[in-house]
Amino acid sequence: MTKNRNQYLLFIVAAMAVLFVRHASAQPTKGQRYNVLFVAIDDLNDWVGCLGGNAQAITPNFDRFAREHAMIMNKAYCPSTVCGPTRSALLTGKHATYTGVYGNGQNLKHAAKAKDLETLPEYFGNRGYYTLSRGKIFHKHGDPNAPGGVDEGQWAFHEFVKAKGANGPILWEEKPTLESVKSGGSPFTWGAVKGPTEKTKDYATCDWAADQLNRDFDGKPFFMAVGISKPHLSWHVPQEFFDLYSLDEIEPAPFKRDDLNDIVRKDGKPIFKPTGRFLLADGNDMHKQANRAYLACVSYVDHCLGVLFDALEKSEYAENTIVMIWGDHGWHLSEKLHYGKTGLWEESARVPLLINVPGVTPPNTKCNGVVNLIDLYPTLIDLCGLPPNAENDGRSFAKLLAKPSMEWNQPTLTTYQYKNHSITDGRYRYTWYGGRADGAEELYDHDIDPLEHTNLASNPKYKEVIVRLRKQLPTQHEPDSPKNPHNALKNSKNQERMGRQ
Ligand SMILES: [Ca+2]
Ligand SMILES: [Ca+2]
Repeated sequence: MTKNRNQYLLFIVAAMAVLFVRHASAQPTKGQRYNVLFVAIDDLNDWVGCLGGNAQAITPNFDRFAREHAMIMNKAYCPSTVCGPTRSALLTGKHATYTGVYGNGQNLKHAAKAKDLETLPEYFGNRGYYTLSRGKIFHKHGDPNAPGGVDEGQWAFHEFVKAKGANGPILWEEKPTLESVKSGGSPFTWGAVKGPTEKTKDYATCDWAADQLNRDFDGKPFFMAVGISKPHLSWHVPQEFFDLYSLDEIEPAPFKRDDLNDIVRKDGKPIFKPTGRFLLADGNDMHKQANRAYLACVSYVDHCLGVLFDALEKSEYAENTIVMIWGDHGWHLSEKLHYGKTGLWEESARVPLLINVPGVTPPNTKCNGVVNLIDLYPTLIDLCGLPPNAENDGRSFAKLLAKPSMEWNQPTLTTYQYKNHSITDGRYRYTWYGGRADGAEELYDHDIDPLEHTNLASNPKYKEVIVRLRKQLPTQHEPDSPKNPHNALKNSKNQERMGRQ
């Protein structure tokens, strides 16, 4: 009896100790918790040396960061393949199928099921972290009540600095044109600007972030979000980055001219055709020029990030700061006869993701565990010892970061617009066009077809795989949330404010 009673008392003491530690840690101070450096890169695919997507890419800073500090998540995917909804899902922790934020025209602040969710930076900010940001983290939306008439998520941070910089005059420019072909979306154009590089927007952003690493944050750990705007179109960067690549030696990305013919509706008609941008590059024989311009932008981003990496290394925060570098979705450069995003293929869905958690992630490692940007929210709060958020759709992969070869893979979801979904388990990619094409399907086996050339959806040999992955499709489909009424800004001044130039 006494033994039992002692055990009971011991249990009570232990439980109180756990509660006390949890309570005490609700207000972290510097040194007790990791800081977070959260870097978003707009429209970057895997054309980075250490990511292996294009052997021509010149990215010494990324490569050194990976070699010395970071783990590369080799199978990281986005929740949606265009800026607004992928960022909305990452930052709210909820898929578009729940919030109804499926497109760039929809602001999460106007979506009934998203507007009151505690976003990732707010979650940190409300639990003892000092939060600050510069550059694009949230997608931008017109809002007459926001500073400068644009809602770019200023409300989510304690300190928000608007990104600015100057490209200087354009030195030369190329813009492929063809009669009767419209490129649509952001201008499909590229060229060199006078700079200097040190005055351009992304350099100024990284320089600002580097400066912040010299300051103190009222004794609190920090969550610093840094948004890089290139390689988003248009591809204008200083000449020094074009000079890294000789046009004659550029090997353009491979593509298969009949690749789209096996993606068909039930009546056998193809769902897709070559995009306007593809026709412009192809019709003008400018694949090399376009590939080179994208690579020049990637090297420019690498150069800017080098400033930040160096500053972090030299700062007092080098050993206690988690670094997460992510691209918001992939980008095609002619694959599937497509220049751009918005597809549900691997080139659109796979994203760069480099992570350093000091003392946890082994550097110079590639991890093949399947993860999704929607998992970043639960992972970061897990790593930083904050309580789990029951609203999070994703799952923390903190364990995987410590043990990159562990059994991990579960199918993960990428959505583009209402009722179109793609699911990958690390080997197969299964896609269902419930909204766009009456339930048309694709299946690719990456073990034998990494470029997704052969659609296996009608091959009876793969019936079981399709049945298994089909079960993973979302069952909830929230209708489209309302379009932001202030997005229809037509004049060039407004377009510039919205960051579309
Ligand atoms: Ca983007
Ligand atoms: Ca094909």
